[in-house]
Amino acid sequence: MTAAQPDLVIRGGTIVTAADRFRADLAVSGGRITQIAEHVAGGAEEIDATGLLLLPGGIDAHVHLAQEQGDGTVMADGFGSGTRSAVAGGNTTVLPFALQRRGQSLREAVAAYHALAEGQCWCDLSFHMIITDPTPQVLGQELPALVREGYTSFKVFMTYDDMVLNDAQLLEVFDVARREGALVMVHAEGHDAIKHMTRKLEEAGQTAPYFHAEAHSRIAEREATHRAISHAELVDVPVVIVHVSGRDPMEQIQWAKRRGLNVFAETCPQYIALTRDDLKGLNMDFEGAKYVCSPPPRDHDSQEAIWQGLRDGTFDLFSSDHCPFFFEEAGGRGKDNPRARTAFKWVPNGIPGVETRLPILFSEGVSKGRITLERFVALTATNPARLYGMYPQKGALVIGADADITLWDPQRRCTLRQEHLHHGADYTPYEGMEITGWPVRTILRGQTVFSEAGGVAERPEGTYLARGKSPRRL
Ligand code: DUC
Ligand code: ZN
Ligand code: ZN
Repeated sequence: MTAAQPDLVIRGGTIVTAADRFRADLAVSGGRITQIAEHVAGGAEEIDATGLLLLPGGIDAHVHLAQEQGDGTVMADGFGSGTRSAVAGGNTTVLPFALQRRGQSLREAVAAYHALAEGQCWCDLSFHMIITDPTPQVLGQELPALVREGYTSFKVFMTYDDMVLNDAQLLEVFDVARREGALVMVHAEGHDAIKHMTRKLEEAGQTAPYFHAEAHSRIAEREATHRAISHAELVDVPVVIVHVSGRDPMEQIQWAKRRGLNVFAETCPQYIALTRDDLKGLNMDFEGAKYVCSPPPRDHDSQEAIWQGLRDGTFDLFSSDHCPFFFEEAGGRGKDNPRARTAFKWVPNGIPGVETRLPILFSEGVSKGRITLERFVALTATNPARLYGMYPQKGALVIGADADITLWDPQRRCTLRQEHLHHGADYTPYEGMEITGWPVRTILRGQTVFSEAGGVAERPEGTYLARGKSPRRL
């Protein structure tokens, strides 16, 4: 009996996994990987990958799309432009957030984000929830039911007036997560410390974007990181400390990991490619608003600490925290709003990055010899798949897995420019950055969804994924 002809064969490339790399051909049928061998027979479609790397499609586990802002500010990306940008940057899966507004039922929030995403996505996706109103109904009924339906992770905030949970609420939410086997993502910055610093800076007339970095101090981040870890230890629940900005919170995470706690950590491109000095703009002007995110970028010492942490396992995940706003509107809804460009406290916190995440880590990390190729794959695809309950369907080039594959040219050099990107934002914080290594083709379940020659595919074919539970260890 002869085996059926594969739908697709990718020949001559180097396959990279989280553990090793090797030269092989790869065959795909029915959207799944069916063969990996030195030589496989001809496919209906053939791709020559000579000189290219075959990486598991990038999984960006921290992306904000179409997210409602309390003050009415509109995000620069919905699910359409955000996922087009994702595939152009070598990603095949994103995990955006379904945000519960205070007073809103969690189930209603999840349904609303499904309605926004339906039929709009160029890559696969799955939602984390954001819990801002842990009522008895949410904790007792909605959250347990949603976790069982495959919404197995959610984020909580330790700051922001319209999202912050107090310590009692955090503990209650952590308790439900432990009971249901869900994973909690924590935005760890101390609310009162930020408010205190903001007030003092304002009184001193220090309102330029740069002072955002002082208001959101590394001390407030360190304190909240320790508090979140202590609460998690008390309740015995695994947590992910997301968007870790530098040395101080890292020391708390290292302390927790040494004690054997189930604490995971994520960092992002802004903490290796930017520093707080970028928030100064040209001369302490409003250009600095292009770099306002929370936590803010720190200094060169923290960048060095982060590289060490990416190598030594302090960090498990490297995500974009893509949270795009229009610079044109920075600091107020619409450029005609009287609040616009008056003070850092009105600037929405977040920067775009879903398309530039992989190239920045590859270029600054792999091309410059700071991390191995295998570590790059672990941080950007395999670990997010494992931690968020999608492995081995996603995040690995193994037989039976979804054929989500990024063809990567490790030699390709380019300069990051806003005009080349596919996101909805009107700027990139990485304008002018020199990059070595670029995704030249993105394949989602066997179909090309982006190629250098053809651009982004015509139709959105992304599907929604219900996820399994997270492991307590990676
Ligand atoms: N937290 C995020 O995760 N993203 C952007 C802003 C924020 O505070
Ligand atoms: Zn956050
Ligand atoms: Zn975020």
